[in-house]
Amino acid sequence: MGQLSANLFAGRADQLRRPAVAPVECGAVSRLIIMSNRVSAPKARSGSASQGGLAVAMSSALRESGGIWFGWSGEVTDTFTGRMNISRDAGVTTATVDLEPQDIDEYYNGYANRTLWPLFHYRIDLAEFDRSFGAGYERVNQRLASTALPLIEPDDLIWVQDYHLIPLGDQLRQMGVTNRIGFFLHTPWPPHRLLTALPYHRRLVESMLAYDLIGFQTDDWLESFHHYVECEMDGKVDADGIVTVGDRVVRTGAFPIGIDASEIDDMVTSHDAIEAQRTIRDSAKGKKVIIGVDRLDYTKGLVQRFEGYGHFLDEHPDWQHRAFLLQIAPASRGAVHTYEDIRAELDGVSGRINGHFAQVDWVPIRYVNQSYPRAGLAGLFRGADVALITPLIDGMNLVAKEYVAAQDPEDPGVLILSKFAGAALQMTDALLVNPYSKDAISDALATALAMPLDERKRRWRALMAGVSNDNVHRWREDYLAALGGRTPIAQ
Ligand code: GDG
Repeated sequence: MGQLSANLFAGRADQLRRPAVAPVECGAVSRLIIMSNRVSAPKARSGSASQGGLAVAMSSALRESGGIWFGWSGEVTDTFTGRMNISRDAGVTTATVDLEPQDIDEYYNGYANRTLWPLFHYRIDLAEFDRSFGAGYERVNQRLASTALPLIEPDDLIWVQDYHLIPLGDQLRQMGVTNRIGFFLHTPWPPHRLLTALPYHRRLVESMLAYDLIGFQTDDWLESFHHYVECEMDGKVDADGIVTVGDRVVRTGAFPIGIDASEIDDMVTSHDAIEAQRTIRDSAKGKKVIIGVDRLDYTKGLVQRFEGYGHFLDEHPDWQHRAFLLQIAPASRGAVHTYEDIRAELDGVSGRINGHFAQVDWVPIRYVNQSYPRAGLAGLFRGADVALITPLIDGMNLVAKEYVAAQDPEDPGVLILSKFAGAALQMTDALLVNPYSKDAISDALATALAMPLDERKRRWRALMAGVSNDNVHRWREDYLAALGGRTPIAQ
C-alpha cells in the first residue's frame, strides 16, 4: 500500500491549484441544491461540535450563498415514508428524510462505510463485498432521488456530495431531471486496478457519467479516475479534462477544498477559544504541546502516529518530561466493527506508551475520545506548538488547514503533515512526512520542537497565504463556475 501511495502522490503542488475545466457562461443566476448523506443546519458560525469535514465545508458554502440542503436526517423510522422535514435557518433551507433500519445497515454502515470507504482509501483488506449492501445502496439512492424530486425547479443547479451518493445523479436523470448536476468526491479515488476489485465497479462508474461535472480533491485522484475510464470503458480524456465514453461527455476537474480561514480567525479571539488555550497552556506547565485532531478512523494513521511518537521519546530522552501529545479523536461510525477494532488497538498502544514512559507528574499522551466544540478546538490549536497530522491517506484534510489558520502570526506553531494527505500537495511548507515511518515521525518532531522562530514564521506565512487564498468560498465558486452557473443567490 505504501508504494502505491507514494507513486500516486508524485504530482506537484502547482499542478493542483486550478481546475482544468473552464467556466461556462450562463445567463441567469441559479439556485443551489446541495445533496449529501447528512445535513447539518448551519445555525451558528461556530457550527456544531460533531461536524465533520464535509459538513464544515457545506455550512460555510451555504452560509454564503443560501439554497437548499437535502439529505438523510440521521433519524431512523420503522418504514420509509419519503416525508421530508423542511426547515429554514440562517438563510438556508434544509430538507431531510428519515431512513429505515435496513437502509442504514445496508447503505450507510454497509456499502458506504464497509465497502466504498475502505476501498477508496486503499484498504482492500478491510472492504466487505456483500450483495445486500449494493442493493441497499442503490435502493436508498433511488429513494433519496424520488424524495428530492419535488424540490427541484428548472433552473436549479444540483450539487451531489461524496461517495454515499454516487448514483444519485443517474437516478435523478431516470426521473426526467435535465438540470445541470455536479458531483464532488471528498475522498481519494483509488487506482484503477484496485477499483476493479469492487463487484459491479463498471456499473458504479457508468452511473457517474450522468453528471455534467465530476470534481476531485487533487490531480492525483483525477488522474486515477481518467485512467479507469481509459482502461475499463474505452473512454477518451482530452487536455481540458473532458471525458467521453460512447455518447456521454462529462467534464472533470480537481478542486482542492479549503476552509473558512476568517471564521477561524474570528474564533480564536472568542471567549471559549481563549479559555481553551489558557487551559492547555496552564496544564502544560511550560512543556511543549503537540496536538493531533482526527475522527477516530483507521485512515488517519493514529496507531502509526502513537508508535512514531513513542519512538521519538526513545530516541530523544531529553524531550521526555518536556513535551506531550494531546490527541483528540472523537469516535465515529461506531456501528462498523472495524472502528471498534481501531479504538481497541489505540487504547492498547496509548496505554503501553504511557505505561512505559509516564512519571508521577508527566503523562506522554493525553488521549481524548470526546468531541470538542469548534471554538474550543481553535483555542487548542493556537495553544499547541506542533500539530502532528499523519493520515495514511486522506482526500484533503481540513484539520491541517485549520491548525495553520488558528496560529498566532508572531509565534506560530509548526505543522507536521503526512505526504499522503491531499493537503500535502498544497502545503509544501509544512514538514512533510511518511506516516508509515517511525523514524520520519521522530525526526520531524525533533525538528519541529527545536525550530527557531524565524523559520516558524517563514513557513507559517507561506502556509497561511495558501490557506487564505484557496479557501472554501473559492472552492465553491470555482466548482459552480465550472458546473455552469455563477455564485447562486440566496432564496
Ligand atoms: C472528509 C475527507 C476531506 C474533528 N474533531 C472534532 C472536529 N473535527 C472537525 C475538524 C475538521 C473536520 O472535523 C475533519 O475534517 P478532515 O478533512 O480532517 O477529515 P474527514 O472528516 O475525514 O473529512 C477529508 C474532508 O471530508 C472535506 O472534503 O478533507 O479528506 O476524509 O473540520 O476540525 N470538530 C469539532 N470537534 C471535534 O472534536 N467541533
